[in-house]
Amino acid sequence: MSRSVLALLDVRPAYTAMLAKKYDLHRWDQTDDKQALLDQVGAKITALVTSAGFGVPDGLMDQLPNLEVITSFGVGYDVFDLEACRARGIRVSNTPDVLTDDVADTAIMLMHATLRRLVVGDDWARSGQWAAKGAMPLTRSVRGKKLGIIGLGRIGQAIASRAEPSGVEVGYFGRRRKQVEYRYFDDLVALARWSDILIVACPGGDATKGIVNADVLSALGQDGYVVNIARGSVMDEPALIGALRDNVIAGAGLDVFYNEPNMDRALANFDNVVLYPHGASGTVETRDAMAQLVVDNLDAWDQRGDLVTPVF
Ligand code: 8YV
Repeated sequence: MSRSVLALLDVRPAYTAMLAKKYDLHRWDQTDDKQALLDQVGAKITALVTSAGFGVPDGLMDQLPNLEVITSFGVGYDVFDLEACRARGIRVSNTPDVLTDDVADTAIMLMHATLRRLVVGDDWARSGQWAAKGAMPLTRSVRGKKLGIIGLGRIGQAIASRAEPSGVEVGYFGRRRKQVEYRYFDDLVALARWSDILIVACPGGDATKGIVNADVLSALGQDGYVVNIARGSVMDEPALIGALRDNVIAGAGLDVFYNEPNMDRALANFDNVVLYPHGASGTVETRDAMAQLVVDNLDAWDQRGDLVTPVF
């Protein structure tokens, strides 16, 4: 008898098809009467497939008494109740490393797009303002700036190594000093004061909730830019909106939002903000690699009671 797996979403069609071939796969996302599905198969489900964005709906785990493992599509795990998982002996896996390059590239893309006002420039050309009014207003150079990275983990380090050739000096804030030559700050306000550009690259969760607050933004200052590719929860979003409105900072590049996909519409009113709809890992190549890792984790659990990339 093959293992019964509940998929809350389609990781990628070809990979979900692979799962359906190997396992007794049940598709929560394709079932209208979800309660009837759970009544029918809940007790035999031992593995759950979900994502870092979707998580696990409230009360669902209670209806899966024999759940052994959650294999998540995504690197972040702030969305899971890890304590509840640990208490029940449920293991969790994620998809680190395979998305690092694309997420770091997105941070760099947003940094350049924000300072060089890519969206304004695109509109300038597209709408005919170029012909009507002449050149667009001057922008700001990345070269020569001080870049502060919040969280020098795998993604933070990939951002730093990409940023250096653009001629920036790198500093960072994190829980611990790392064995790197970048300047370390043990205080976030001090990093923001030093930085011209602040890139948020730390994990979400309680420890980092709202740490990019009004004090940090005013320390960044009126010529400063903030880029967030981490989690919307790390940003005190009302403080960010206030800082943009009152010209406390110069601009922002945002891939993540406090409330996704229903982002605060106030952010769409600023032309010094570049928006991206939580798409940093959203390339065919990376999403395929993430989906493969979900399959690999599930197979490892099924065959050896082990995980390839465990959270724990
Ligand atoms: C994905 C992410 O967009 O990996 C993460 O933690 O936030 C993103 O890569 C997400 O997992 C897809 O839902």
